[in-house]
Amino acid sequence: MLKAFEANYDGLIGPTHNYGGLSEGNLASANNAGLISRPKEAALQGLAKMKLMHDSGLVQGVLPPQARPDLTQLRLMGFSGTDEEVLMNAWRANPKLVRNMSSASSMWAANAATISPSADCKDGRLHLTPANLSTMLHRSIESEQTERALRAAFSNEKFAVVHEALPLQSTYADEGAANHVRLCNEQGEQGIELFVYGRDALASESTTNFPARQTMQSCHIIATRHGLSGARTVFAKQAIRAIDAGAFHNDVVCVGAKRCLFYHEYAFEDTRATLANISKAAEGLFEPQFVEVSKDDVPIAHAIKAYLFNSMLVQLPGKERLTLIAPTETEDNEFTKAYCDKLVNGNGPIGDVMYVDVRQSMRNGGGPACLRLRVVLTEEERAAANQKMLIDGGVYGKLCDWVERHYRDELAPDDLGDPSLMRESYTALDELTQIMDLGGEFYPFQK
Ligand code: SUG
Repeated sequence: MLKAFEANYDGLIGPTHNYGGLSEGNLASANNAGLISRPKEAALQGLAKMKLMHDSGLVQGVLPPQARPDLTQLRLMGFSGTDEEVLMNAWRANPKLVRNMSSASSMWAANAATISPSADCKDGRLHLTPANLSTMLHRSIESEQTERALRAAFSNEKFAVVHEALPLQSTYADEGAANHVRLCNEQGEQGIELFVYGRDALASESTTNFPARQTMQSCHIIATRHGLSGARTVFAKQAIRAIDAGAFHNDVVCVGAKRCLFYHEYAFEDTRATLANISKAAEGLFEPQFVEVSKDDVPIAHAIKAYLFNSMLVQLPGKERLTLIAPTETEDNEFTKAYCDKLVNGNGPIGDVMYVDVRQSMRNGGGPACLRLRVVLTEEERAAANQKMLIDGGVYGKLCDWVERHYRDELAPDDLGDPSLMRESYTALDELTQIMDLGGEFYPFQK
């Protein structure tokens, strides 16, 4: 067994961060639509979380923001002329469309891809499938740039396989690692992978009121492509009542790390079968630790509002038990705070809770766990990865300085129609390609 560790790649929050109210079924996005956003503060909050993880002894990576507004899409829709003319004409014709094409939503890196570590894959390489995010218009335009970013991070094919996203059709709706959990004894050992889906696209079944964004079909295809062992893979259906309560991804009601699965009693359609399948898949590898939170301790509405489960669950060096990196909203809520105190005072697998301020992202329904994509790497794989996409002292300082120089303090909803915001954003991203060593012509506007 090769020694491996879990790196977190966070999405760097882009200059057009705003509250567009674009995600049906995501209560925070709907409730905060039209608020004035603070892009500079948002990006610095994200970077501060990355720095905290790095300083706590974890390997921390960063994924670049995408080019927004997406002029390639607007041109496809028939708007023409100079970049400025395309934006202004589109804004005059259909501001809602421009809002969709301007979202900074790629910041939620948990939705960037599904990743299986080399220890789980038949060919012994790291496998990455960018998510097509086909359910929401503003997110369905992410996968191409995501694929490019993953290729920039993991370019050595000896170690990593970056697949194409699944076809952009609702049968294959896929939202990436937000619906995927890996459990293991040690990161470098064979683990088990849990895929959670909201619907079976080929069956007639009772449907949710809010969109179910992940299909069983896409889970199966990804497990097959990655070359996972059938015996070590579990597929589980997310509870309809969780989706309808606002858990648009499984990671709003469940998080797992190492041997521990931490989840709300309402997370799965059939909890008993899910747990039994996980235990069976882990047979001979490790004994899973299930930490179930009851509705009496934390009512589902509070779990979703305070984002208790959208925490990162990490093994910090020197700590015996796992640490939950929770949003400050969890500390502000009496149910979730009481539950976290209980965890710390108990003797279960989760022994510490740290609260981080990512409020700008949280107002769009993105907690600490949404902002990061987990990538288990061996030392060799890490050495082969793009070093400028890892947060060490140097890169962190450069990124903070870059944000300070280029980002606006505030963005009102109608600022998205402003061509100077587009120019500022592109200028910033153009410079970023050098800081992060992303190669020439990384963004479409650089071609
Ligand atoms: O897809 N919000 C994102 C939040 C994603 C959270 N990710 C995870 N749970 N892993 C979404 O709904 C809102 C954008 C807006 O309304 O402007 C948004 O896209």
